[in-house]
Amino acid sequence: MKQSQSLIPTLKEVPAGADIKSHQLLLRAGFIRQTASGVYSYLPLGKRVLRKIEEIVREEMDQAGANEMLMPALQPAEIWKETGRWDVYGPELMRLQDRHEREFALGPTHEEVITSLVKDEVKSYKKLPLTLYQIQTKYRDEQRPRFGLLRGREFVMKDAYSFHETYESLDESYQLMYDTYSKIFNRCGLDFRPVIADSGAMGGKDTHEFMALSDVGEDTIAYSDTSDYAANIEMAEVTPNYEKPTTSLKEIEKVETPNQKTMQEVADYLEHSLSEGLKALMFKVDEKLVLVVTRGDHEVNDIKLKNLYQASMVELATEHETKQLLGAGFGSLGPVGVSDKVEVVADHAVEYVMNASCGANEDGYHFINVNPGRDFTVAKYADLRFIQEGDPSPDGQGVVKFARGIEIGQVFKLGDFYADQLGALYLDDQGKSKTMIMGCYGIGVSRVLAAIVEQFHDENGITWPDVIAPFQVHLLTINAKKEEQSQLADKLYQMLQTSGIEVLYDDRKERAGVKFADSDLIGIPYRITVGKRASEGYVEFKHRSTGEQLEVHESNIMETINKMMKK
Ligand code: 9G3
Repeated sequence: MKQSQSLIPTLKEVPAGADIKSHQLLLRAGFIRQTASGVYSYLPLGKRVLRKIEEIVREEMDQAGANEMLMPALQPAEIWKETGRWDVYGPELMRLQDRHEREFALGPTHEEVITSLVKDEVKSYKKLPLTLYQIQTKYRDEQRPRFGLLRGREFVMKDAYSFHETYESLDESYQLMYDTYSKIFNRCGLDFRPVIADSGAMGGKDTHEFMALSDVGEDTIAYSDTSDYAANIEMAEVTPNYEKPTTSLKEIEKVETPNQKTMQEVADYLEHSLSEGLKALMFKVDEKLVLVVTRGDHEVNDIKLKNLYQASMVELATEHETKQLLGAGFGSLGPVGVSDKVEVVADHAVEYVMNASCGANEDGYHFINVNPGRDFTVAKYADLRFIQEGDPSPDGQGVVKFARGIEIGQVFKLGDFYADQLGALYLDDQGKSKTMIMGCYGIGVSRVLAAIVEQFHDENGITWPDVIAPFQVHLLTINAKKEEQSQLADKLYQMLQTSGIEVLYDDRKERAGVKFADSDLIGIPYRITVGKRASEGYVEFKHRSTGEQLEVHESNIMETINKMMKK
């Protein structure tokens, strides 16, 4: 491609509102442009990269025996009403009406569509297992689109769905997809970790997320410093290996703690450490009010609370609800004397605290020397806290450290929910009608593009991995007005293309400095500069990511390229 005939609008300045490197660089290097909040156009360079990522996904999915298809973005509301999800999702589900006022959703995902299709087309066990996938645009009306392609309202996803007779068969596909994802992300050059995750609204039991490590990632990963254990922090279990202190029980006492609001303030005022205080928070678990008690230095993990009650909704009670029920505001809550009004559950660590302080359920007062069992009853002890750095790794090997990650893929064991709701039945080998079992598997293709930029850039711009770059070679002249330079460059352009090399030719009548700056920004792996020594047939060859540079005679160009690309 000749840049004088293309559209690569590079920017000198960082555009306002672009807060992370991938968003800034994709805009400045002319790969994407925002069309609306969270909605982007892929300019020629962006589209070329997107296609290369899709090609890697396609190759590996086909290799795994999945069948590519394409489903519509326009989804009839009826099937979403059949699964009940039409009312489960709020404004995030983009809805519209057609000219006959029939309701549609713009597809955020395709469980309903694919299960309805398979229900109509697959009736026999002989057709199972079956895996279908698509690479297609998804729509989710995010409340706060941000970070460019990382959290858009329209994005490209590869979504796959597998259909099975048995859970064993599902387990096989799940493992196959898990391994396929590892191949895909390795080929993309990404530094990623599969992590144990929470299946959230999707139900089902197992699910893993694939996280590209990045400081701008929205998710926190808890991983072992010695084994390959890694989990989304929401899911990482805490091993309760606490010791019961040996001190004797002291008499409980009510003390004044005027204007001490936070746990730290109370601990300082009462002259003890955070871990010798008890924190009590009131949650609404579905419609039930629950008082959750943790050690003062721990945080309640609301996902674990939700899973403990198998609830569909968990949220903090309001200060008003809390005052009404327990007579005090957030800073003075405690478990003493409340079990007749509200269910009290506690994290395992609470069982091993002695002579602790806690709110007296009276503003400005706390109890000291509080002991579980003697002074308050706990309906249930459970793992209810977020794991912390330094905690023992749940697999018993090493200790936990934190990293931030960008979720680029997720694999789910769905079970029979969708097949059951939509009536996807098949006749088994005994002629008996059975409900299909499903798995689903997603890759955020446009998110992968941004994650790669987050992991591959330097102070001058993007440094694309060879297999993903929009082109392999960036060819430019120092001074296009010099005949000998333009002639040699034109000749090399033809020769490289004839040899099957993807070349971006900067043939613009721009100053060399502008061309070099744009070339560093765009980040094509190999650069050939035709300059002063053109008349002798010598050009400069440079590797973008390593900065390695050498003078090469035009007769050795192909050999040099082949050698460099093999590395
Ligand atoms: C919705 C809206 C947003 C959603 C969903 C439904 C996420 C929804 C979960 C999944 C699960 C898997 C197949 C590919 C891999 C992920 N956000 N999810 O179901 F209506 Cl508005 O999409 N689907």
